[in-house]
Amino acid sequence: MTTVEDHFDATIGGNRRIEPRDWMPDGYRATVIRQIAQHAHSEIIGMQPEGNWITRAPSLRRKAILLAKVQDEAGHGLYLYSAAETLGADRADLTEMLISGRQKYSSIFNYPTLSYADVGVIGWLVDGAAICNQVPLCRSSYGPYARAMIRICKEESFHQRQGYELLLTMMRGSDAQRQMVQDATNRFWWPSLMMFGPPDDASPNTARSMAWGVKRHTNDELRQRFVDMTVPQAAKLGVTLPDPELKWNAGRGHYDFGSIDWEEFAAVVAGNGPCNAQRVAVRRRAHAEGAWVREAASAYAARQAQRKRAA
Ligand code: FAQ
Repeated sequence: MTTVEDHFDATIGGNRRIEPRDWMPDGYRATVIRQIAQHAHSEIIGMQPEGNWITRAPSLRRKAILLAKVQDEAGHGLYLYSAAETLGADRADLTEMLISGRQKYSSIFNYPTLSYADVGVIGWLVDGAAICNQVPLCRSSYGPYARAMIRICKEESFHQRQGYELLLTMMRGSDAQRQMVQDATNRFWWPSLMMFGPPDDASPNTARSMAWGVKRHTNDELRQRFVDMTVPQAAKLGVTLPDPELKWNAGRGHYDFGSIDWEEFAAVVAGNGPCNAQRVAVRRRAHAEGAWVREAASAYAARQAQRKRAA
């Protein structure tokens, strides 16, 4: 007799999708909720560093572009919270876990944005790293997550290009503008490499997530892919990546790169990065200020349901 476990294993083994009503092991459900929730939180907190520059954009065109990008990130958060809800997670609980510090969000968003060049570098490097990490997630084994990722990746790809185009424009400008781009690159390069997570031999979740098809590549594989993709882009832009050990290795067919400061990564993930407290405080305040909207929406929905029943 085929059991639900057999069906689950055959679905994973056959590279097909697990859907919300399918039986799944508790560990699979918990893993997928954890990854999707952290991802959703990252998109929502990720609105803050760039949102910081909306009121000071250098032109109306740049302001419109940046507004649209930041709004897209909010949309990504919403698709992802909806995907987590299909597994029985409650959105209010997830938000509570974010603002109480019990769930994580990406380390990268705990660094400050000091000039408008940071907007370009976030598009180029942070969205670039996100694309590297997320394109394979379009083949993740959990159906609603994989489908949300298709839409998200299309938008992230546009974000990456707008960042690169902004930087190309600045590099054609004054010496001061070129210096701003170089400075932003220096500050964001290493934190972008940390986005991929701890090295494989220190990643507690990778092996199981890969066996279940939740992740399709290891953290180190994706980090290497990102470095290989980005080095030629930096050369074309005319900036120097801040790593003296970055060198093409013909034997490996990849770029070698220097050691990542894993102590800094651990400190940022533990809540002690330059902006952690500020990011969470802003999110907490926004949530409190939105309470009346949630109450009004719930009251309206309850009233509509009451009218429907009465009709
Ligand atoms: N920051 O065993 P692993 C974006 C945690 S979205 C903080 O390797 P896993 C769009 C990890 O959660 C960026 N924490 O874990 C945008 C785990 O904690 P736990 C977000 C990190 O899950 C652009 C522990 O360390 N993207 O950028 C980080 O197998 C511009 C052990 O790690 C995603 O979330 C980190 N960097 O692999 C928005 C993509 N790395 O739960 C605005 C989906 C690891 O055991 C502007 N997520 N941790 O306590 C993933 O692919 C995976 O979850 C990884 C981590 C690769 C992040």
